[in-house]
Amino acid sequence: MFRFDLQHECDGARRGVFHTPRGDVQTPGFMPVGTVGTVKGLTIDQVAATGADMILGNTYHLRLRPGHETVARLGGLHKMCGWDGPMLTDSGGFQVFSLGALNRVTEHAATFRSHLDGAVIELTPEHSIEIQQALGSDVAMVLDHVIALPAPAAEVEDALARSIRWAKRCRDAADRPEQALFAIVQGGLDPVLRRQCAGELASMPFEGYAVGGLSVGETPEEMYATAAVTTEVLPADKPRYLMGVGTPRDLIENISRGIDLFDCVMPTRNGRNALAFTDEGPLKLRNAVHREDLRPVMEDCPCLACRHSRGYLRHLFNANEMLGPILLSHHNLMYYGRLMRETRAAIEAGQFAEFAARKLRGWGYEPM
Ligand code: PRF
Ligand code: ZN
Repeated sequence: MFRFDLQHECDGARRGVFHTPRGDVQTPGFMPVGTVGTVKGLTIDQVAATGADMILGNTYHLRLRPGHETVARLGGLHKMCGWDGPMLTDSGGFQVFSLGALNRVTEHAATFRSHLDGAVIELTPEHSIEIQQALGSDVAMVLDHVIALPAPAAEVEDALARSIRWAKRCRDAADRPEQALFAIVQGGLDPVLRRQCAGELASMPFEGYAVGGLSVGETPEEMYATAAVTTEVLPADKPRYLMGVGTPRDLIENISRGIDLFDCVMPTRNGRNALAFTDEGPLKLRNAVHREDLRPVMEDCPCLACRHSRGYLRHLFNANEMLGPILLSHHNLMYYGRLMRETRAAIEAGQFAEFAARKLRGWGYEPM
């Protein structure tokens, strides 16, 4: 029920289509984040207008509120939020470590306290799959053991080995043909550990492979180098998803290292905070320079924000009006969606390197 068609390769970048029972996902592609069953600030129609094929939900948050059983009784995640295209759910691995008050990790489970009410919850690989089945996502993620970097080598190796054993337990528990399961490569910034982890996971049957444990404080150079060694080892005929990344520059640099899919809160979170992405780099709309600026954020942008002047958008943020965050969230997701469409066209045309260099220079970077 799931198949990845690799259609073109150019300058390290890949153009493909990930087929799912709820529709096709064009790659390279960006998935807007709908953590609690909503892409913050936007209606589903507004999200669809950005060109997104697949959106993301979070096991950790939905397990705590409203509860996965409630989501199931509300008809599942798709019916509940009104999105009938493909959806991916993260396993809770990363959120337990970043949000929950983590109590302890044993071979059996990660035990944590809810950030909402302090309740103690045990997340096993099997429970993560059970939650993701109740949510009814099209792509589930394995439960992984994420650690803060930098960490001693022994700790990185221990978390990596546990992540592989948990991935196997998730594979055994995930028994629904209509729900794909993606593995997650961990291993810190060590190329040897990354290759080892990717190799072991690649020998098990997953419908896709994610690169986890990045965008946690390392430099862009370290992130790109780690993505490169990992994709070298991953199977060519499965989609590769870099989790929680990133800036427009991060997307282009990682696409040139063989990554196909991304998700990140950056376009929506930054939009809520008055920062708009453009081809000349980010614009801070609270700045006084925009006070009487009649120009839109970007010429020829078809989004809801760019019908208005920068001066009006600045006013909305200064007046704490909710329309400001809504409009810039839409602009930023439109920007990411268009960037991915242009990237796909450049790969098809055999001109990815030129395209990437032009975009990067526009943002003020030299290609790496
Ligand atoms: N693991 C999981 N989800 C994630 C990550 C990870 O390593 C990241 C890394 N930045 C984002 N989301 N399960
Ligand atoms: Zn716009």
